[in-house]
Formats: sequence, structure tokens, C-alpha cells
Amino acid sequence: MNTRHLIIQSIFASALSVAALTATAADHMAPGKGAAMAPTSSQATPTAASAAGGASAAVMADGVIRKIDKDNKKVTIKHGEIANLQMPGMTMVFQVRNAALLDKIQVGDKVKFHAEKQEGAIVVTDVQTAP
Ligand SMILES: [Cu+2]
Repeated sequence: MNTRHLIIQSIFASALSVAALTATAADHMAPGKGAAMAPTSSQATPTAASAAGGASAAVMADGVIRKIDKDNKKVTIKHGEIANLQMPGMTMVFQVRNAALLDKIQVGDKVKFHAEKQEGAIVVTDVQTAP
């Protein structure tokens, strides 16, 4: 009787902690993006979010492609301020998760791009040539 009670209790406890972890992760993702969007225009937020497919309303930064390293999935961009990363303009190396993103650009291109922090690295998740 006692043993069974303990088992049930520990199952319940681990289910609870999984739920807590999931909630924490979700809370972590959402407010960062919400906060980044807020100063721009609260009116524009729903439109921007649905245009981007609902995933992440992309905050686009300006840049010029300096170097493309497809083998290592890296791109060097001389970039302007990146609002969502609170980063001033500089020239730096970014990672990409999907090397195909690099097919769309060439060295010297003026681009608009979205970068974000993923697992400690700064990753370009979207890039498009700017007029
Ligand atoms: Cu930078």
C-alpha cells in the first residue's frame, strides 16, 4: 500500500516538473520577441506576425555580405544595428542552420536579414537581397 502510493506520487511529481519545464521554455521564447516588437509599433505586430507565418515576427537588419563560407555554414556580414540582439553595427561572422540560405546571396550584396541567438551562437535565419 505504502509503496504503491510512493510510486504514484513520484510519477505525479515528474509529470509536474516536465510541465513546469515546458512552460518555462515557452515563456522564455515569447516575451523576448514580444519585447523586441513592442517599441516599433503595437498596431503592426499582428500583421507582421501573420506575414511571417506566425513563427517569429522577423526584425530585419541591414547588411552587406563580405564573405560566404558554405562548407562551414558561415557568412560574414557588415551589418547595421540589430535591434532584437541589442547589437550595434559591425562586421562579424554569423552561422546559418541551413546552407541553402547562402545560395540566395553573393559577396557584395546589400541584404536585409534576421539574426537571433540559438544555443549560444548568433544565427542568420533569413536573408534577402535589398534593392
Ligand atoms: Cu554584430
